[in-house]
Amino acid sequence: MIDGISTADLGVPDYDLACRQHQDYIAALEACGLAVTVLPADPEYPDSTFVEDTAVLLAGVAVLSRPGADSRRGETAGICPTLVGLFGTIEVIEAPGTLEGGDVMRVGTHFYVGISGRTNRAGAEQFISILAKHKLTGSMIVLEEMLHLKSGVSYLEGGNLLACGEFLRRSELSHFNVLEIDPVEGYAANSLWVNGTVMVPAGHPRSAQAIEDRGYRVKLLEVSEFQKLDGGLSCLSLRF
Ligand code: CIR
Repeated sequence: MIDGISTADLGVPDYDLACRQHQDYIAALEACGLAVTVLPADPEYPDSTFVEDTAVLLAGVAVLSRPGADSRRGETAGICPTLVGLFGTIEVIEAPGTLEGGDVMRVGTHFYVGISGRTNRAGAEQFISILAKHKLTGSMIVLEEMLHLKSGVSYLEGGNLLACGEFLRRSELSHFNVLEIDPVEGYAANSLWVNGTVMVPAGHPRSAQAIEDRGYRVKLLEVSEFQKLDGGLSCLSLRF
């Protein structure tokens, strides 16, 4: 982990603390009613704990991504056997396309795909073609600032969308009930809805209160060591 990609300027992660935070994250998912498959650590890939970026899981089919970060490209080979075991056949994003799961936000049967430093148009077009085969739709949102689409927006179901920064002004998202995240709490824009509970990173009290005021149960989680590597709550798992 200490060699993971970071722009956060928050210092080097404490590995043991990260492991404890990861345990709490798993326990929180389980408390929300999910069964959790924990994959072994892959020491060759310091960012591989951000497993969300390696695939997008649809009902009945897994799409193996092709990470835009060179140091992460090999992570997909590690997760592929697990996905084949769970889903049978899988679809694959191919060169020159790149796509990271952090750039994909699901809203019902529609998927928003961020065009970012990690996900290019070729990757997004391949992904949207795969969606069409499964009677699902997709559209692109071009990012100007953030790492991934879900670094700045999270869909909380019920038409409610957390958003901050560049995503507050986007016409593509204007039909949602937008809960504006204060820029000083921008990291909380990556919160995670699971079965009616919203998991929110600890230390963002205004965001947590705003989410609670919308009628959600809120579960606060300490994820400081993952924030040091620019990763949020959604990045740490693949849900299906
Ligand atoms: C990276 O830069 O790729 C990792 N350090 C963080 C990835 C976070 N993943 C995500 O937002 N889905």
